[in-house]
Amino acid sequence: MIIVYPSHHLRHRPPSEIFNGVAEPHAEVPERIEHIRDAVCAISGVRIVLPKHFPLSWIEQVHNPNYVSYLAEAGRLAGNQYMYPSVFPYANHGGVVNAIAKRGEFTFDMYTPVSSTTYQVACGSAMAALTAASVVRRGERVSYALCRPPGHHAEVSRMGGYCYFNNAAVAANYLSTRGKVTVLDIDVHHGNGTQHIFYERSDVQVINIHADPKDKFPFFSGGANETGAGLGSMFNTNYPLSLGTADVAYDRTLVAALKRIREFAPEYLVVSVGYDAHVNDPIGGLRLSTPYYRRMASRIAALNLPTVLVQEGGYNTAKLGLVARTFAEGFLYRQNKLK
Ligand code: OKP
Ligand code: ZN
Repeated sequence: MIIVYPSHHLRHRPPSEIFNGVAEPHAEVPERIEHIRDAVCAISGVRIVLPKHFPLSWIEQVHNPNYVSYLAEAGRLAGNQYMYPSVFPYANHGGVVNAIAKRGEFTFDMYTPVSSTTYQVACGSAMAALTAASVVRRGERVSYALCRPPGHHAEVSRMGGYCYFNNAAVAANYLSTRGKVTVLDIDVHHGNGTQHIFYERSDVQVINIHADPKDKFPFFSGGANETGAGLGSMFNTNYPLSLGTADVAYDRTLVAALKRIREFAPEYLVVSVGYDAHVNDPIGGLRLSTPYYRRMASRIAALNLPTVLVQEGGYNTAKLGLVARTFAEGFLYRQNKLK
């Protein structure tokens, strides 16, 4: 397994997220990825590499170029501060110039601030996903991009949910030039961004298993009735789960999701891997055990597809290393048996 580590992530340290009007410590901390990296690098046979550089067009194929250049520009305006939005777009007015208006133009929450390093670290995270995708395109069976910041909430023209560029979508779109791709999202939060980006495409299937958005972020999408539109009709599937769902019920859902993937018969699989459905996660609300992450990985590996693992969430910093190692080992163990 090739691990891709975007070292620039260390420069991304937002101090707070504004929750219900109050600044709270930011949950998406650098130590998350440091712990995951240490734990997965202890697995025998893995190799760690830094991201390679890819043309910006790979990002601009899934994100609006105006959004990409806003992020690049906003950094210059931010200086040493992290900027937060105050007003969100409520009408289709393309030409806002006011600085406060600009801060709200391309975002949907107050959890995802922008600073002078954001563009660079977000590019590094997307490049890690592209690097992981490129090694799989060249014939590796599995790679793991330790993306930070995460990506699955980022839509075509909007950041949110700690996400700036949608790393998994960038990787999936890159692989889609070689054949059909499935994105399977097992982060506890609905991957609204990935759904949005591929909603009208039939060459990229998107499957999401998550805590029911009636109770959890991102609230406004993730229902089972969202199945795609236009050409993409029936190529999007959501499996919302009740709060408290544990291993057995989750596993039944995963089996159903994997059946759908087999029916689609993709060339490549991209997995948005979040560890926040774990029972000890401080914000997730589901109750998966550590051993279940081995079983989950084993079932996904049994698809026997060239696979890019892309890191999303998981907020119990002290537990993340063990859960990540369990997942990665489960994947590798099953894959070796298939050889
Ligand atoms: C990002 B990813 C807690 C509210 C935080 C935001 C969750 C973003 C999750 N004060 N809600 O999907 O792991
Ligand atoms: Zn999450």
